[in-house]
Amino acid sequence: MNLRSCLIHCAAALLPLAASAGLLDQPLPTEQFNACVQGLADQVGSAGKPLARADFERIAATGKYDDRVRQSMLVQAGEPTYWWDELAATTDDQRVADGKAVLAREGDALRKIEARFGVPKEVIVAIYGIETNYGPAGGKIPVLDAALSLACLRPCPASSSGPATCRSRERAFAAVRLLRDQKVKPEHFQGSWAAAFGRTQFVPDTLEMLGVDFDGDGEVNVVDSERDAWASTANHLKTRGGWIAGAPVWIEVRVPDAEQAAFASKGETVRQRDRTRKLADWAAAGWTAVGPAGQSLPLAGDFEAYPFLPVGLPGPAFLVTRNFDTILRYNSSTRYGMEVSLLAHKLAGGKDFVTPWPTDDPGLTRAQVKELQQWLVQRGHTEVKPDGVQGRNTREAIAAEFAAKGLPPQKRAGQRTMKLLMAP
Ligand SMILES: [Ca+2]
Repeated sequence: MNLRSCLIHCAAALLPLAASAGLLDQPLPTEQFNACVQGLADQVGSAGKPLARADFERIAATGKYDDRVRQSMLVQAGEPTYWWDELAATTDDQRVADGKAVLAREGDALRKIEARFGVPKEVIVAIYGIETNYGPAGGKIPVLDAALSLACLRPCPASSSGPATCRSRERAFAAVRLLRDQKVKPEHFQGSWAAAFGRTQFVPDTLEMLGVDFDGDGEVNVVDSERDAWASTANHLKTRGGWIAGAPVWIEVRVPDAEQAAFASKGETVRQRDRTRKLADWAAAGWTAVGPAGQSLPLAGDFEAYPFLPVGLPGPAFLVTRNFDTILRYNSSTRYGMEVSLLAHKLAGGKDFVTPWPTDDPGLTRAQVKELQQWLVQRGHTEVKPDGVQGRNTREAIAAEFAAKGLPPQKRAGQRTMKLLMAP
C-alpha cells in the first residue's frame, strides 16, 4: 500500500515484535545490517521457494539499509486521527470521479476480471484508488532495500524454521527471487517501507503466490499492467480471503433499543466477530437495515454477518460479512476496510453512510485540505506542502493558527473549524 496510508495502517502490525527487540531505538549500524544479511544467506534453505545462496548473496549485495523503514515503523505512536477525517479524504468526490473514469475506460477488462474471480469491479477499483490513487506510483523506497531492512529490523525468532513462521525473511527472499528471475525491472522495483509495490501494492511473497497475468503477455507485471494488478488483487480476495460472490461487504443497520447501551463504547471500535450469525437471526433479534432516507428496512439476504461499529454508539453501525474480513486479509486495518468498501459503494452509485458520525465538525475533502494548506502557507507556514493530506507540518501549523486566534488548540480542522480558522 502507499506510503501515506501505510504509515497509518501498516505499522501497528509490525511494531510490537521489533519494538520488543529494542531494534527501533536508533538506525541499524551498517555492520549489524551486513551481518544480518549474511545471516539471511545462511538461512536460504528455509525459503519457501528454491533460492541458491549465490543468487541471494549476489542480489542482496545490491541492496542497502534504508532507515525510512524504521522511522515509518515508529510513526504509528502519534496523535489520534479520526474516522471521519480519513473517510472524508479517502472517499471524496474527486476520488469517486477518478474511479468512475477508470471504470468507464476499462469496463470490459474489469467485467472480465469480476466474472472470473467473483469480486465486484468497484471493489477492485476502490483498492486501486486507496492504494495508489489510481496510478502507478506507490512509494519511493527500493523494494529490495525495504525488504532487507524489514527482515533485519524484525528478525525471525530463533525457532522459526520455514516461510510460514517468518514472514519478514520470506519477503526478503521473494524480493530477491523476483529480481533473479527478472520479473521486475530494478528501476521499477520501488514501493512502500513495508516492501509493497505496484498499482495495488503487493508485497513480493504474496505476489509470488497470487499474482495473475491477465493481459496475456506471459508475465505478471503489477507495475506496468493495470489488468495484471487488478486480477492479482481479485485473486487475493478470492483465493486468500474467500470472497463471497454476491454478498455485500456491510449493511448499515440500526441497533435495537435494548442493545444500544452495550454499544456505547466511548469512541472505541466494536468488532464482534464471535457473534457471526445469519441475517435472519439478526432480523429476528430486532436488527434492521437503515434505508437511504434513514428509514428502517428489513434485513435481506442469506449471509452471515457480525456487528462492526467504528466508533460505537452514537455513530454508524454495520453488520459486516466475510467480505469485510477478506479485505482485511489484504490489509489488516479496519479503517482501510471501511475506506475501500465505502469507496466501492460510492463507485457503484451509493452515498455516504446515512447515520452521521458523532461530531459537529465532519472531515474535509482533499480539495478543502489543499485550500486550507494554501492559506497556511500565505500565513507564513512555508513548511506546509499543499498536498491535500493533513500531515505533521500541516497539523502543527493548524495548532499554531488556532492558538494565535485564541481558540482552543487542536491539530486538525474539519468543516466547521476550517471556516472558524480562516474567518477574517
Ligand atoms: Ca501480464
